[in-house]
This record gives sequence, structure tokens and C-alpha cells, in this order.
Amino acid sequence: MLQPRYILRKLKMETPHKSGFVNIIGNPNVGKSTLMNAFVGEKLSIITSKAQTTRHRILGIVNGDDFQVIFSDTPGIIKPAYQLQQSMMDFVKTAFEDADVILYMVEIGQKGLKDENFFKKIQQSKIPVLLLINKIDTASQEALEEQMAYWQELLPRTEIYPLSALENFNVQEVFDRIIELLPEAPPYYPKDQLTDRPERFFVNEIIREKILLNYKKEIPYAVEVETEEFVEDEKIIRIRSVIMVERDSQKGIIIGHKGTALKKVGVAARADLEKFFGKQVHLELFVKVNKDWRSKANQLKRFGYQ
Ligand SMILES: Nc1nc2c(ncn2[C@@H]2O[C@H](COP(=O)(O)OP(=O)(O)OP(=O)(O)O)[C@@H](O)[C@H]2O)c(=O)[nH]1
Ligand SMILES: [Mg+2]
Repeated sequence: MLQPRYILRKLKMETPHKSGFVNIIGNPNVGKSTLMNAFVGEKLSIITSKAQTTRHRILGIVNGDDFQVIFSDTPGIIKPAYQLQQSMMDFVKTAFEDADVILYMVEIGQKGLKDENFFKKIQQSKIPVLLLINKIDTASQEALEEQMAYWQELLPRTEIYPLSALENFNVQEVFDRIIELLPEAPPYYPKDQLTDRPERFFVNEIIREKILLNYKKEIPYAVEVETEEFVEDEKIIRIRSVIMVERDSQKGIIIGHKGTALKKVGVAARADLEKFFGKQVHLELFVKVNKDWRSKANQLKRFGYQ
């Protein structure tokens, strides 16, 4: 007869560890970053109501005893008009290639992708795809049923989940299904790791979020943020960051009359940074012109776009 301790050990060994890459893909502004943050339980990705808020592929890792899910938030799919956008779409392309599960997100009322080639990839995907219809909190039951039928016809082999990433509706159900679909594999990252990005990346993103929220039209799209100094001691983090724009005229707009516009960005960013790092933050912001950085390969490389 088997000893109880032996049985326990055997049971433990037989619980397989699951691990894999789950990549969130879709049009701009549908709620991809909101969903990743909901899965991870932290604000890793910035969120605004403007399209093209996310510019990078950002990992958010959810760890359990017998699983590790590595989510990727990606930029919204667009037809690229300049080199920065081309690099953003390269991130989406790689997210297609290394996924174990694809979360294809649409928002209620949306018809198709902005880029047909990407949509064909979804239709022909051999990797499991879960189609998530987000923002159902804004729609009637009737509209939802009509949408589900529409997508089911386009993607007959795909499982469809209505979702509200904002109100946390169906997020757990999607997560449970992901765990079922993941392959058996050892963890790819240490079990206490939450993301692949260093602290400075999140500083840059938090500042960029405030710029997206505070300036109109083209301005936020011409901005890149670079943190030159990040010094942490016991009580306080001292941060010095540079806001880069493409032209002199944009520099003036960012700073604003007597510096009031920039001050506003600084106050809002500092509050969020203190929340993110759980510590007092001293933030210094500078504005510099980096002429046409969005179209220069060496600058894009410097900012991590290649
Ligand atoms: N009503 C509602 N709004 C949502 C929901 N999910 C996200 N939003 C809002 O939609 C807007 C875009 O959300 P993001 O998460 O930034 O969207 P995204 O797909 O990451 O956008 P890009 O990074 O620009 O591609 C924000 O204003 C969110 O608050 C939802 O379930 N319901
Ligand atoms: Mg996003």
C-alpha cells in the first residue's frame, strides 16, 4: 500500500505547470491596455481616450503556483504613416508570431479591422483566438446579440466573449479559459516578476499619459519622454525627465504661458508616480526639441522602438 506522503508527492508532481504568451491585439482605443491592467491588477499600461496611446509592446505577468501567464499589450493596429508608426506595427507583427493564445479585441459597434491584412491573419490563425467584444456596458442586449452574430459569421471557429474591461465583467471567465488553453511549460520569468520593463519606462509612460490628456491634436503624437535621472533613496525618488518634441513651435505649446501648461503636467504626473512607486517623488521636467525624431531610425532605436 502507498504511504500517504508518497501519494501527496505524486499528486503534486502530476499537477502540470502551464505557461505561455497571451497577446492582446486590436484596433486603437478598444480597451486593450485596460484589459491587461485588469488581468495584472496594476496600472502597467497607460490609458486615455485617444487612439495610439500605447506605442510599445508591454508585458504584464500573472503568476500562480502552477501557471504563469505572460500578457502582451500592443499598440492599436493602424496603417502606418511615418516611421514611428511602422515600428509600432512591427511590435504587433511579432505579437502575432509568438502567441500561444491571441486575444483579439473589438469594441461594440465596430466592424472589421483598420488593416485588412491583420484581420486575414486572425481569420487564418492556427493559434487559438478568443474574440473579445469590449465595452458592452455601453450597449443594449439587442445590440450585443447582433454584434455576436456578426463576428461569429466572420470568424466561425472562434470563441466569442462579451466583455467590459472597465467594469470587470467576464474578465475572470476569459482568464480561466486562457489557463485551459495554455501549453504545459515551465515559467519563462521569475515568479515574482510583474513586467519586463525597468522603472524609467513607467516614468516616461506616466508623463506621456499626462501629455496625451492635456494637449490637443497632433502635439501628443510628436512627444517622446526620456528619463535622464532616477535616484531612489529611503524616503524619496528624484526624477529628471526630458519631454522631447519635433519642432520649436511645439516646445512653446508644451511649456505654455508662463510655464502653466508644463506645471500642470508635472503636478499630475508626480501624483501618479507617487502612487505607482509608493513613495514620495521629486520630479523635474525639461522640454527639448529633437527635430523630426519620429522619422529618424537612430532616434527611434534610442527610444526603444526597434
Ligand atoms: N465604457 C467602457 N470604456 C472602456 C472599456 N474599456 C476601456 N474603455 C475606455 O476606452 C478608452 C481606451 O482604452 P485603452 O485601454 O487605452 O484602449 P487601447 O486599446 O489600449 O488603446 P490604444 O493603446 O490607443 O490602442 C479609455 O477611455 C478607456 O477608459 C469598457 O469596458 N467600457
Ligand atoms: Mg493601449
